Amino acid sequence: MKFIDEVRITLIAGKGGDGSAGFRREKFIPFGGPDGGDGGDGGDIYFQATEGMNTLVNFRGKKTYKAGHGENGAGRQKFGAFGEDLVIKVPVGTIIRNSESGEIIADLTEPEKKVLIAKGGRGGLGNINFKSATNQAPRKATEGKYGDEIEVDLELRLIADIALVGLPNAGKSTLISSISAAKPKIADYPFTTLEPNLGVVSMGEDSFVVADIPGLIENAAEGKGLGIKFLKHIQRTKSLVHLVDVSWCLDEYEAFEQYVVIRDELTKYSEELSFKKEIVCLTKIDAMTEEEIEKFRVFFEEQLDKKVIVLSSVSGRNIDLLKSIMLKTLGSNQEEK
Ligand SMILES: Nc1nc2c(ncn2[C@@H]2O[C@H](COP(=O)(O)OP(=O)(O)OP(=O)(O)O)[C@@H](O)[C@H]2O)c(=O)[nH]1
Ligand SMILES: [Mg+2]
Repeated sequence: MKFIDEVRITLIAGKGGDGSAGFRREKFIPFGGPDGGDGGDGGDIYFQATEGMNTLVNFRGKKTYKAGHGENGAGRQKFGAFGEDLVIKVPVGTIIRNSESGEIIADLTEPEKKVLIAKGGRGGLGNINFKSATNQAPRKATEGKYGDEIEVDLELRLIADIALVGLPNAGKSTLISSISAAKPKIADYPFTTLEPNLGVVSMGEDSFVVADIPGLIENAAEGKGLGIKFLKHIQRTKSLVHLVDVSWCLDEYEAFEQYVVIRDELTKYSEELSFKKEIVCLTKIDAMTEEEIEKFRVFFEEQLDKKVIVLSSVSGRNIDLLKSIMLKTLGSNQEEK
């Protein structure tokens, strides 16, 4: 299944029912007055943020969404029924834009939040409304109004607390599968991951959401490779875990170059991204000797002037340490998700 994160759909809210121009006709009441009721209002269209949905794939087939029409009013002061509202469920984190103007209409970041996007038309007025001292028998009734018709673009930005970034093949998917229940595809070639994977990491009472995104490459910020499409997803994360596969590097300079490539892309894409907290991990250390590991670790720590974690998803070394550092960067009062 392809990860779909942008769709364009048309919303047509319900038309209001027409007002009635009926007259009361009963035996022995020769001049029964106007008794036409109002038309019912057309149904509204709402969007509601729902947990447990991760993509906009449900919108792939259907392009037009309609709410119910209001019923017409009728004689004997009968009011038309209101049209049925339509509530469209979307994943938490969906942004709704007016396609024409590009303006953001709603940003659904809170679970269960419901917003009105297309309003149904008002029902027309029946002739009972137009009775006056001078006009006892109005034939006037108004028509129901059309509901809003609007084309919108839905855009989903995944809401994860922490994103895993790194070059292709760095071991991001392997890591998310070892710290959460996510089961992404893992393979020994670049660009295995084509769509972000989300995983929930639980640690006792605490839990947080991690996103594994496709590998970034040089010039990703200018659109090269797959990564650019997903950089926007990580803009909302609180911190980054940067994986550097040092196992194949000839020396610490080559290893550090791998790190710099990704940092450059993040900075080029957005300053905000480059200022996010970053946990640096040297990965696949099970394939290295202890001396090599030390040499790389010391070099990175000197260059960055902070601690880095040496990690192996295969042997499990320092995986628990990484999880607790991730949790710490989010603050200890992380809510359950
Ligand atoms: N020895 C060793 N191999 C690892 C480790 N982590 C991942 N690998 C291997 O590295 C290869 C790439 O792993 P992935 O998890 O698919 O890498 P990725 O960063 O998600 O790659 P893309 O999705 O292409 O960006 C696979 O063959 C994994 O089995 C590790 O800790 N040690
Ligand atoms: Mg992957």
